[in-house]
Amino acid sequence: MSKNKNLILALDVTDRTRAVAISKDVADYVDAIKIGYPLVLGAGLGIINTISEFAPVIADFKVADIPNTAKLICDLAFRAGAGAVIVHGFTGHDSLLECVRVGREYRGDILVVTEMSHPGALDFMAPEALKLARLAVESGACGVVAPATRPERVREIRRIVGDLTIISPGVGAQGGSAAEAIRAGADYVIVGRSIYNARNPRIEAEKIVREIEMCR
Ligand code: O7M
Repeated sequence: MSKNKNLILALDVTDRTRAVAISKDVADYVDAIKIGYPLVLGAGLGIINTISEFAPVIADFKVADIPNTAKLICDLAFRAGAGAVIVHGFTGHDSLLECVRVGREYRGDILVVTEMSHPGALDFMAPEALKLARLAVESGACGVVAPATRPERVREIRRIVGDLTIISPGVGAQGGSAAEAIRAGADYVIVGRSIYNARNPRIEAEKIVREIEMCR
């Protein structure tokens, strides 16, 4: 994934035709497209390969299981054409190490969730987020997910992860600002609804890219 636009589209639509149309439309303005359960359950695993014609695909399966099951999920995602897989870290070092091992086999990236962007993340995740970031570093993961809704947390997580990649969701529909997240240390912002629900997704994506360019 080349850091060009600093923008990742979260393609949380469930219909294959719509997913392809949006991807084609915004491809010039995104560095990657994140696909999760909504689209894969709606359109099948083959959608990863289809969308990868437009941009590198990040499979957001938030893998959270024992090492063997985590391995099977990562293996299927990479084999389907994903360039990266998102996993949880709270399952502990052995599960995470197994994901990183599979990632290396495919020359793919493993990205670890630290603190999520929604208010409920403060219940259980926030107190452990810095530990999760540390575990991501120790396990050899390529990067972490940190909340654009709390730029101060992105800043703290950046201090821990050094030069690992930080991808940051929560911009737009969840109230976060792309410029603030990037200024706080995110490499990429992840944006879903503000783009795919816009009357013109391409113009919306371009607007976010310009906002990021202006803040640097
Ligand atoms: O811009 P939105 O709010 O429509 O979409 C945000 C996307 O980012 C959506 O796919 C969420 O599942 C995802 N996300 C969060 O919103 N918050 C998080 O803390 C983590 C993620 C995520 O991508 O995790 C890997």
